[in-house]
Amino acid sequence: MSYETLLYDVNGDGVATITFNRPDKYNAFTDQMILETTHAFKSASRDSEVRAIILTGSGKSFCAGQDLGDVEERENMTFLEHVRTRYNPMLTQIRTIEKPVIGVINGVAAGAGASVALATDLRVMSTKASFVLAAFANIGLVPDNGLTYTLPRLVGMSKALELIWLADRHNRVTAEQALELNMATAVAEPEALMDTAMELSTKLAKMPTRALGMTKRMLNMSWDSSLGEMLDMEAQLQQAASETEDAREGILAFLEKREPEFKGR
Ligand code: T3D
Repeated sequence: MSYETLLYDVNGDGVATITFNRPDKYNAFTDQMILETTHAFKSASRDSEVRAIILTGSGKSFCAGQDLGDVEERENMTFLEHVRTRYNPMLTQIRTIEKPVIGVINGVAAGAGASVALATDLRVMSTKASFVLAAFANIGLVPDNGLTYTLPRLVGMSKALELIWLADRHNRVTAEQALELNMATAVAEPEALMDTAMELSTKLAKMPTRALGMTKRMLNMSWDSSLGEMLDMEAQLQQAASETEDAREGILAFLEKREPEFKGR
């Protein structure tokens, strides 16, 4: 797959790596980068060879949010239209793709870049990386790309407000704080970052992909559902999972006292 603002690669273990690639602009989002990211996630979703996805940035930054130079040139589009037609489909694609998405936070993640990082399923963060959640308030805007949904669920309401109001470029959320606050799954030195993330992603790619995907769907639903609704959904998806090749292999492997070989089917 070839893009102008992204790198896209799938390795032999079924791990796709999507890399924001505008390093001179700290990987800030242009419309083209938003559309290409949406496309890359759709391709990864359709490709049965892909069983886990890494999202990262090239150079010093993960992503600095909206490219502020681009905003001036958007004469014919309101912010409402822009967020609805550009950002929201990308964010929905990342949150609903039924494969594990691992954010590899290599450097600063600001504004919409922080929102997208926090929309990934698990995050491995460089000791040199940080979140700038007050990037929106710094320029008089409000958080978008699902930050008002994900952040309070990760850190609690009051902490979310504190971070969105006060964690600015001089007062960033460090990797150590992110780990404590449940915003990062693991932290690694920059030299070990990709190896740590690839080890985690390869482990996930070897697991029963369809069961992992259905689990993600249920956990997404659980935030807005009753216990009764979730019990019913669990019953239905347990039936669907039981009909996969991987479930048959998993049960057989247990009975034969060997490691299962899941194929993602
Ligand atoms: O519909 C809509 O569009 C609404 C959607 C809004 C979503 C949003 O994301 S709003 C928030 C937008 N993002 C920001 O406001 C962040 C602005 N950037 C910063 O605060 C800082 O640059 C960082 C905290 C990210 C990094 O600080 P620092 O000191 O490490 O680096 P720097 O020197 O400020 O930036 C390095 C370069 O990247 C610099 O370019 P230069 O001078 O070397 O040529 C800087 O201009 C560029 N850059 C960083 N962020 C952006 C950017 N260029 C364009 N847009 C950016 N967002």
